Amino acid sequence: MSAVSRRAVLGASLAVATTPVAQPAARAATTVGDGLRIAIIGSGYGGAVAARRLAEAGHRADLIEMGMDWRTAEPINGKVFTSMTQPSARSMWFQDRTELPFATILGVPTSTPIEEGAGALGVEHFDHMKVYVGRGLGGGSLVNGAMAVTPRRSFFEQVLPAVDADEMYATYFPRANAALGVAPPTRTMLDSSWYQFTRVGRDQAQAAGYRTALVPSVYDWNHMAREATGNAPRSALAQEILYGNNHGKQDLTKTYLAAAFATGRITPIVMTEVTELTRTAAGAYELGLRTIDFDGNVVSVRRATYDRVVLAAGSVGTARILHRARAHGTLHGLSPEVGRGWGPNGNLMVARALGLTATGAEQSCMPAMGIDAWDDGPGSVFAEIAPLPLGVETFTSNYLAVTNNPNLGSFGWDSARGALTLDWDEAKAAPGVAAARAVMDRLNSVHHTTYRRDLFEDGKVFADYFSYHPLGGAVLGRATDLSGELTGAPGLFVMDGSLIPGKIGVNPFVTITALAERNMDRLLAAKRFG
Ligand code: FAE
Repeated sequence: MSAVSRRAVLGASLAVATTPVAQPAARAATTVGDGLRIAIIGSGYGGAVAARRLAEAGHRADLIEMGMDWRTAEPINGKVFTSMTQPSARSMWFQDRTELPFATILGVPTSTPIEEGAGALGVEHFDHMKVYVGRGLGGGSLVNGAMAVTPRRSFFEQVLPAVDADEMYATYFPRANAALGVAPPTRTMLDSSWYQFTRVGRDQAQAAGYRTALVPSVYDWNHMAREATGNAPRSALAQEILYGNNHGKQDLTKTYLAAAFATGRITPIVMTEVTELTRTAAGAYELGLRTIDFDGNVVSVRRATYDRVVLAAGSVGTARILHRARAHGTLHGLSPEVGRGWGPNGNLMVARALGLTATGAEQSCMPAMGIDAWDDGPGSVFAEIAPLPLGVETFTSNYLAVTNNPNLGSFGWDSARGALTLDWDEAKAAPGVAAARAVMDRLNSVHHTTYRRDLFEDGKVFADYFSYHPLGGAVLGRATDLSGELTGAPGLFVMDGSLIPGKIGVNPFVTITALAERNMDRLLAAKRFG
């Protein structure tokens, strides 16, 4: 593509990226307390909760996000985000090819060439694990499946025993669900042709003796119904999900972040990566900040100092900041627990070929139900019935399983490459695979069906090499105190999925949000932000 046509395609993305960004140190810091300067790094669930609650308590803060502010991007042919079938530079974070969870279909690779740019879906590549992440204001909420599930209490108590579960289930889960706009799927949609794949998955599971559960969502079900009848522009019904949704989804920019920005106290600093973190002699934190444009050209490199820093860069992003600082000797005294307790939430993807049982040519991209084979034991599986939205009948039941894998990995730092490492491999994934296999074998045996072997890398039946749900690395009460303040680093807080040790039994964003709500309440009450 020529430079001119590329510019035309990217349109206002370039205009956005070249607009001068707010300079963090240049303005008065706070409106309450003792004038502390506060930075929040990352604008996903943890960062959005921190921003909103700090602002509502009267504090000012800079919200530093390495990805785009897609709210201000110019639509191209009426669309800001791209569908899975028409990817562009806006789809993936600096990759020259798309990289979908379905690596092949009928053995044919799905990856297609794209221009590199600051797109919405990122992949963090480790030796035996690919972690999918959202990039941009709103973090994972931009690209995720919107499934908003509260974990079963007994499992939550196992995973985070030091957290008061009464308080979580009486106050913080309800608060998170309300603020995120969570709602159960409607009968209208469940009964429609768009959810035939769900009804088939449910019926087959129940016939094999499994319970099923409705999966609530932050996708607006009434909007989806209007999409179906042609009364609203299509998004979930038009193969939009992994690269962002143009309509219908209540991502964080429409919920927590909208509330935070409405106060006028939160300054978003986008396209800006925190590259270094140094604890100063005075006990403040100096951040290295690198701002890029949509094409990746460096617009500025600078430093800014804050009295309080909230790390909310996601499990991998927060680990990278902490490990680099520790390796470079700019942050001393952290607990050896930093980097430990990582897991992929036992994520596995698997698909069954159903013979002549049709699952529907048209499928909504938003899942609505799961197989609940969970008893808190090692064989527990929660398998969301996922779409395979190819626009043709595939006779396939597809699942993203969450398992109770006991294994944990840890992050490390490779000084030679200057890169974050993760010790995760096939052997660590194996207990989760065994649990999911038991459920899927039973389904196949009852229904005389088979596994699809043509969808994942290396012909794998169970895709155990990628995760949508990275958790851990700075576990609450181990690397941090019980409110998320890092041991050995006063004034430095963790507020994202890093706090949860490796798994939570369901899709994690409701738990990340509720835990952040709890921690912010505690930190504000303790006047840790002044
Ligand atoms: P996250 O949302 O990842 O936000 C971190 C933010 O920090 C991102 O915006 C980064 O760009 C930014 N960042 C990282 N490093 C830096 C840096 N150095 N400087 C500045 N900014 C930085 O963190 N979960 C569910 O519960 N239900 C689902 O249906 C679901 N589906 C998913 C589907 C996909 C494809 C993906 C990728 C994830 C899905 N998840 C789902 C997981 C969920 O989105 C994820 O757990 C949360 O987004 C994690 O929230 P955090 O606050 O930890």
